[in-house]
Amino acid sequence: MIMGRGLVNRLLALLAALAAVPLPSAARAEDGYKLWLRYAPLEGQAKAKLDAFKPRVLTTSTNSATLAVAAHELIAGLNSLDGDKRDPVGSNPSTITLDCRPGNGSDGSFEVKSLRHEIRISGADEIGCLYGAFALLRELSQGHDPAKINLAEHPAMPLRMLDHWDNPDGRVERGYSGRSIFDWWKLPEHLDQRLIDYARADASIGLNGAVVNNVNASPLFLTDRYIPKLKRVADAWRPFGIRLYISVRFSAPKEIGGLPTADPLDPAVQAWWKVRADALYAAIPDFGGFLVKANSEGEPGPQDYHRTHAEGANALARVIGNRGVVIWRAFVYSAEDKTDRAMQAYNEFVPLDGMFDANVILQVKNGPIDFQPREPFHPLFGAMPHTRLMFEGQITKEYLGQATHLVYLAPYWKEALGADTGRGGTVAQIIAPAGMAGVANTGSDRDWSGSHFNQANWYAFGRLAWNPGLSSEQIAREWAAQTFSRDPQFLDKVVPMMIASRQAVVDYMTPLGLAHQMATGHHYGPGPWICDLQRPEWNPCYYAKAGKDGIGFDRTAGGSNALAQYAPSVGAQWANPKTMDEDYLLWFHHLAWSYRTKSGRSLWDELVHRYDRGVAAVDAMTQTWSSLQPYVDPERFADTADYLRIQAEEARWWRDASIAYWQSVNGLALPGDAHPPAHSLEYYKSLSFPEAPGQ
Ligand code: GCW
Repeated sequence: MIMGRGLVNRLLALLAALAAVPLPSAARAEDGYKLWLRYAPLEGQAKAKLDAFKPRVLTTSTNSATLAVAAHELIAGLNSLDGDKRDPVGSNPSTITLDCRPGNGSDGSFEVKSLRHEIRISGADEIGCLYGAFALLRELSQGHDPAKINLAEHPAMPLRMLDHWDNPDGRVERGYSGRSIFDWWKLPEHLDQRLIDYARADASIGLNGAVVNNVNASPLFLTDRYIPKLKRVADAWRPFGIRLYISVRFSAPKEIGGLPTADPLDPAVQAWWKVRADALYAAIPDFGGFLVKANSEGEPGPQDYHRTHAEGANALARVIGNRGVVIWRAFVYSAEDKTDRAMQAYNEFVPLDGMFDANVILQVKNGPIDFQPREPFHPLFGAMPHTRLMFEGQITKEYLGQATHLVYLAPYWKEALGADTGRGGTVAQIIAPAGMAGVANTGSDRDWSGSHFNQANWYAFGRLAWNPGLSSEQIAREWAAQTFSRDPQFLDKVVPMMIASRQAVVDYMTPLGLAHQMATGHHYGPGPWICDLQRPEWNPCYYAKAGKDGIGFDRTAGGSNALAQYAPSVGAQWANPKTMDEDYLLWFHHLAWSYRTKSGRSLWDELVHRYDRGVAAVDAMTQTWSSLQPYVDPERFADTADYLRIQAEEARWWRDASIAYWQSVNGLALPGDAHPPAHSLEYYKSLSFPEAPGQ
């Protein structure tokens, strides 16, 4: 190989930079650790095409840690895809060029173009080249022809984040994949390799920020002791384009600052926050900012001092200034407020529109209650035109079967993102100036996410934050091809199985617009009978309102009138039970058991039909999976088969327990062909799970 001196120098500089950068861990067995970044060897035509191209030289126009990461990824990825250990560099004159400048000014946009003997990856900044490198490897991993790559992409929104509900002691609230990936005890001296591999995985799908601690926040993260810990993580993540954020506890000025108050308008309180922010920025110049859960579920907040959310958020935003953002959560509902829980966030926040500082972002859950298997989109989207709103989704499946149930969430998020708010665009358009945050499902389990298929939800969240226009099918297909097998026979079966999994969980848990029927506390199994907890909205019975007369929550003008919080054009689509999409029926209407649904069945018969449909869908998933054994390695095949067995049993548990309870309320016989529940209602009520994870 003949190379010019300039090129040799550049390569040497690149290798030097490479040595200084922490790199992902080496290949391991198929235990899921490698996520979608396996780069399994290509075969047949795809391998021949890669061989024909296989680049001899990788050049880069500059020397930076990020480009070193990109170059390493390309070299390792290409060698792995090539699978030919004897000849790690090819014999062709082709090059891959990384053409990017260092700098933070840009957004990660990139182009990847196949030219004669060259694939050129370019971007306005170095992160563009990193994203371009991952995009190229994604294409090649799917077996696409290297000679035909032609990509030009830019992110749909600036903030693409994961929120970790991880506590300093390593426990993860609503975490179902082991302990936290953050070991604050050993930091800053020891940084676990997993934190590098995590940043790499995030970067591969375009995520660019992470909040490292629970929104039910410990004040510890604001202490001096934590600054070197946070700095070590932020430094490690920087080459991957991941900015670090922390959740802050609003009362911290009292708890660790020794002040008598945390009133956001008190000058001493403001000065305290300023010192904390400055200390963080001195250590971490690109620190992202604060995430705040205030006056929600017992957390402290500005209302403790008769100040508004805007006054609280702005006090923090001013100490951050133009260095970062304050992300303020809209997830509020209060013990005193007796209105429909689904309406409380809108009632509290809409009057504050226009009062938040420019660097405040309001983070709104996809739906108005709480990450239920199905909710209509949150009415705040579109209702605050003078406030930047961000989308919060939950990747960890708190209410959707947690670790074991196979539920692919892209169709779920797309349902909300694609909804027309009737007030200036779809939800995806409304959030475009801000971004999306997903409550992470990462943990220290070998497979990171509690199950192999849960990895698809991490992947899909990143891909949708990058481009909400991608279809659920495309995301599933590219994920499954990279994670398991690129064989079209495998993909043609696994993708529809993943797509169907979302409606399945809705059907066996909370069909026809029901919500929050999970037992209080662990939120895992059914508890529709629970009605004795102090706060009404902590009881499943609050949401179903089942009685002899019927079932469902009346949110029409005759009931809570939550419908009026939507734009009239949108409200109208759900106002009439006869014409609306019945997937949302009982979210908005309280109807007699004998009500005639669109199928011609009575509401009761339709409900039972949908539970049965959910159970059958899980059985079909089980069958599909067993037919896919030839395409999947034994370890991951068996893990998934075990979990599907659990899901099949628990779908029946959900169906039977729910039906047994509804029958105790309505006294109705089951439709002719339906099986009676396997056990008595008393049996289902007697089950308890004190050891359930994540609480
Ligand atoms: O989904 C609910 C969870 C709480 C969580 C809360 C929130 C972090 O049950 O565990 O607290 O929402 O989003 O703040």
